[in-house]
Amino acid sequence: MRSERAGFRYAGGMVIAATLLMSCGRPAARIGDTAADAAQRVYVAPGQYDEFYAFMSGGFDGQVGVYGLPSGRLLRHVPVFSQNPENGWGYTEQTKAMMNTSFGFIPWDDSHHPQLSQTDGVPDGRWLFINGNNTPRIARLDLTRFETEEILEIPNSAGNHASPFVTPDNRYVVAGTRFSVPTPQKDVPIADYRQDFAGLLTFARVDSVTGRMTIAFQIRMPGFDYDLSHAGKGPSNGWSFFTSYNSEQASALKEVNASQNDKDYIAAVNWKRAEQCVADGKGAMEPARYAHNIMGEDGIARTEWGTSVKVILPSDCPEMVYFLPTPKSPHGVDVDPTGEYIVSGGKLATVIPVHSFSKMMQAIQNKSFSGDVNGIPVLKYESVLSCEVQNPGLGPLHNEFDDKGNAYSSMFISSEIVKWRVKDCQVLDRAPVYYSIGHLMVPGGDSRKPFGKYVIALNKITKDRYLPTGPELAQSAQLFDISGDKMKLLLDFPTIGEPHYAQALPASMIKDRQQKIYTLDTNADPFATKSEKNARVVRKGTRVDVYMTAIRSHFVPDNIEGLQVGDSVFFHVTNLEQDWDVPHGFAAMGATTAELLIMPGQTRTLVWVPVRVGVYPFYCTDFCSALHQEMQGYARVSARGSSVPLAWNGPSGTLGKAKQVASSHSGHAAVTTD
Ligand code: RUQ
Ligand code: CUA
Repeated sequence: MRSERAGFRYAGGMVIAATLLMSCGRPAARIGDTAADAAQRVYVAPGQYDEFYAFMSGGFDGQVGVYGLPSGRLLRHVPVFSQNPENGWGYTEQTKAMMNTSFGFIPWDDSHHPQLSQTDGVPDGRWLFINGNNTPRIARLDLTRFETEEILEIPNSAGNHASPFVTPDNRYVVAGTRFSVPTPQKDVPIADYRQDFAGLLTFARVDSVTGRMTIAFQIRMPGFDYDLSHAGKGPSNGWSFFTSYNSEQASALKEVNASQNDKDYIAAVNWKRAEQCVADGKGAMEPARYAHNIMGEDGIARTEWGTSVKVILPSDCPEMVYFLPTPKSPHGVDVDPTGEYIVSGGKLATVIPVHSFSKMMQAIQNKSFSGDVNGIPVLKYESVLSCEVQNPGLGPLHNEFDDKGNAYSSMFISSEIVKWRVKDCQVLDRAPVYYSIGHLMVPGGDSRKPFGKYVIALNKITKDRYLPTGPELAQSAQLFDISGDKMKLLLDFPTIGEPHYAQALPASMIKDRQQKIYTLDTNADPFATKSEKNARVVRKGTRVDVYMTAIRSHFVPDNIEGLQVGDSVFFHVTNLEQDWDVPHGFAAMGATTAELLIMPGQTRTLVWVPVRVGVYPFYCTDFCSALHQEMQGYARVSARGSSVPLAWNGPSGTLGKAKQVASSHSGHAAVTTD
């Protein structure tokens, strides 16, 4: 397998990608109608905007990448689960609490599946949810600020992969445990897996006004691996579907031992029924400690500690869960726009099974069961099947849909996208991808109204597609035009981290709703300094609070004396600007943390502990004006116990002596309320 690219040429200001693709043993990819045509379709002229925002998970980088489509331009890298030195996310005193978990401060996660909030089954542009896979968490981002507002830890879970997958109208986001574990945790032999390990499906309720999540209930399931999910919609609204593999309940050498059964299951969960059972007092409150981190109105993150969860067993609540047999070690599960078809991707299967929701309801009514697992009825495969896509390719993983009744499936092993008709499982087209596609995404392609137009392949292996960069090569996305009968490859573009799933919506839905500044007047940070004349330095013991302002192109104070080795110096920097896109940065020499990047009207705090006597500069890191280089100051550090008085200069520039204010400090270092 080999691909050659004849490079790029510039003609009359327009990029013409003269691209030639060849591959052994299969047809060359269609690239637009011609290379020039493809280039034109992804070309967004300087000064023009892209048509879609695309949100891609960062995978093992723990963040969200925001791209413009069709250009593939990276617009923003939004920090979520991982600390981000670029803007101090997770380093500043105001944001540290976002990383709190019951295991302590965790500055990283593995983020897989972004989900746009929905109204009536259609993306509404309010929030983006994304899962943390490693230490089970769900985050919520606000799409007027492109900032993470909330992170909810999921107790009893392990490997939060089947998550967050919103129900229509955002009633719930879900979290299915990929790794079954003892729940609650206890010290048991791993060999006792079958008796002591359980799966857990969590439903977190989303407040329709604030977006805040709360764990409503958890369903304790057989000890399978719950891999992915999607909610029902339209007629199937009220249900959520979860794939599972390892129905063998193997606990060792899973590669072999979890691949024995011919079929595993999709768990169909009737969450409306679960709600009813919970309301009827079924299930039990169990102790569980978990962190719930919320960014406050004052721009300060706080942790609330959860202490218990409602756990409900399928046996407590008949008719809540059914198993749909599904070949073989299924990965993705996707519901078509009509809500009637439930499509899986059996990694090891030779067909793509399409289940019918109405047949499922019929089968439930007729009790068309082939048995049960721990009392959960297993429906007969034939009685729920709509059709099977024959010979789709090798290694089907995920499916997305267009607005014309077609599905697009990713084939990991045979490296292709297969387009087929949902109602009769007829394959209509296939296009090679480079290489080993994981997820794929059509804008709105898992919603009730796909926006269509494009499908993006999110590939796992890049090999020869880009200039090599040492042992690790760029991760790759590929954009296809799906407006016609045949898919047409338009563009390759590199992505950050390892994107798994992605979501996209028309830019017009959110671009004019962007918050431009934080209003200085309403800044409620207790350490905000709203005018230069209030800038000051206050010592209390070894804690020194610097109330500092930043505006083009100076800090007040810009000189500070009387600091001592071993002090904890809290630089609270307020950006006084009230113009869009004028952040200031702040960095202090020898600080063992990241910089601050302070948005207009915002206050951010960095703690600096000087370790050596001397005079150390601090400066603005964001090139904010012609005199940005002059935007700096000095901090004089004396020996512990020195008699150099605490002093700083105000707006006039003269060094004034500090009043020793014996004020009390609430401090917002990882504020915690129990
Ligand atoms: S899952 S392809 Cu999270 Cu498929 Cu990544
Ligand atoms: Cu402020 Cu550079």
